[in-house]
Amino acid sequence: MYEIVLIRHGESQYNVQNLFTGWSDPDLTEKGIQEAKAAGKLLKDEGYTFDLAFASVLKRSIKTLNYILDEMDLLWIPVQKSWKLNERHYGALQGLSKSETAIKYGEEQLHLWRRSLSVRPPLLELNDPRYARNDIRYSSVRPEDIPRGESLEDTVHRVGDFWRNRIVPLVRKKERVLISAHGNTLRALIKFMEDIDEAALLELNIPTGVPLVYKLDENINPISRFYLGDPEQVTAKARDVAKQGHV
Ligand code: DG2
Repeated sequence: MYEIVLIRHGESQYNVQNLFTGWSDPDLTEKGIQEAKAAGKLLKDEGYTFDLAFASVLKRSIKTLNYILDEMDLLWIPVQKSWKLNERHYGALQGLSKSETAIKYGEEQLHLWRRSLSVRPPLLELNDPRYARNDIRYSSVRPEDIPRGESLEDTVHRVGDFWRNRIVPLVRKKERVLISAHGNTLRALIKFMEDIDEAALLELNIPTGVPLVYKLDENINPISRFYLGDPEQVTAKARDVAKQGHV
C-alpha cells in the first residue's frame, strides 16, 4: 500500500479579501503562515515524514511548503516546482470580489464558475496585463499552453498529466511525497484519481492549510482519504470556503 499527502496553501491575502485568485500571486496572511506551521507540526506529531515535495510556481504554495518543511526539519529534501500545479486559471474573474460577482451575476452563476466541471470563467483578452504569457516564470511553457481561463476539466487534464507522469513513478518507488497546491488543483486531482460525480464535485470544498492523506492500493488507486486534525474544525473551514460564493 502507498500513501501521499496533499495540502492547500494557508490563507492568502486574496482569500481573506474574498477575491478570485487563480494564477495571481498574492502572499500568505499571518493566519496563513500560522496554518502552514500548524500543519507541519501536526504532520510531525502524527509521525509523517517525506522524501520529496512538490509545489506550484505561486508563492502561497511555495511558502506554505517551506513553513511545513521547516517545522518538520525537512527543509533539505528535494522540492520540485511546476506551473502544472498552479491554481485553476480564473480568467477575467481574477482579482474580482467573489461576493460582488455574486451580486452582479447571481449566486447560481457564481457557483457554476467556482464549482462546476465544465464551465469556464470569462477568458482574459490577449492584451490583458493579467495574461501570464510575458511573465518570465512561464518562459519555458509553450504559449498555447498558457491559459486565459480554465474550467475544472481543463485543470484536470494538466494536473492529471502531471500526476501520471511525474508523481506516480515516484510513489511506486515508495518515495514519501508531499504536494502543496491549491483549492481547485486539489479538486482536479481528486476528480482525476477518484472520478467522483459532478454532484459530489459541486460540494467539494478544500480548506486551507489542512493535510489531506490518501491511502493508495498497489495500482495507485485511492482506497481512502482523510484530513488530519480535528474533524469539526476541518468541516467548519470547508464550510467557510463554500460561503465565499454568497452575496
Ligand atoms: C482560490 C480558490 O484558489 O477559490 O483561485 O480564488 O486555493 O489558490 O486560494 P486558492 C481562488 P474558490 O474556487 O474556492 O473560489
